[in-house]
Amino acid sequence: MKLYTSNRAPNPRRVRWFMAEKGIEDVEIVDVDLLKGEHRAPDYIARAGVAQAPALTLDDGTTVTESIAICRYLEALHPEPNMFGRDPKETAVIEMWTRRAELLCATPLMLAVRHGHPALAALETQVPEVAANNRAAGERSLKLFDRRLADSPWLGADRITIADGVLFIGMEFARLVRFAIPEELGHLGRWQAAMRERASAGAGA
Ligand SMILES: N[C@@H](CCC(=O)N[C@@H](CS)C(=O)NCC(=O)O)C(=O)O
Repeated sequence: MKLYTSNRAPNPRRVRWFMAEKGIEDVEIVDVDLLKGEHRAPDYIARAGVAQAPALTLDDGTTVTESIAICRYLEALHPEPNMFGRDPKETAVIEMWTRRAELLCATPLMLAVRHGHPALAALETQVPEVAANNRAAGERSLKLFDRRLADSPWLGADRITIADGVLFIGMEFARLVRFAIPEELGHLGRWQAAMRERASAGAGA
């Protein structure tokens, strides 16, 4: 298997984070330089179907894109430690928090960086209002996660799951535009410190 990935880019970093949490090492890492446009090369698009990273190419030639789909595939191959849920209720709750993390926080913060950081001008026609609106949307969602983390050590379950990775990496990427969790959101701050202490925090960064 080959994982086409790009250091620092948040969606590829999700997969690298997930692999680090699971101790998966039997995947060849192929670096794709997004800022040089390597993901737009015809052979890359022919393989992946989209000009995006990450992409996982299996030994039979099938290519899977979408970071969460890749993580689900890897979970099926390496079930422990479980990151997507062990029974119907747990799976649904983890999925709920994963989607909330992605849709309410990580995606808006990624758009804030994409439209707001000069380095990303290579990939995007930047619109300052898009950066500002998305940053505000991402920041508005933080109280929801802080309330959840007041009652639960981790976002999706009583152990670390994919939901934590999605929220954490979205926020880490937004440090490029000086995003920081407000001090009054102490539960979120405690959780972020715990996430940063893990060996997985540096994977793909
Ligand atoms: N929904 C996809 C998003 C993939 C994506 O947008 N990847 C970015 C890097 S974080 C990319 O390849 N961007 C290239 C471009 O916009 O030209 C996933 O979760 O994998």
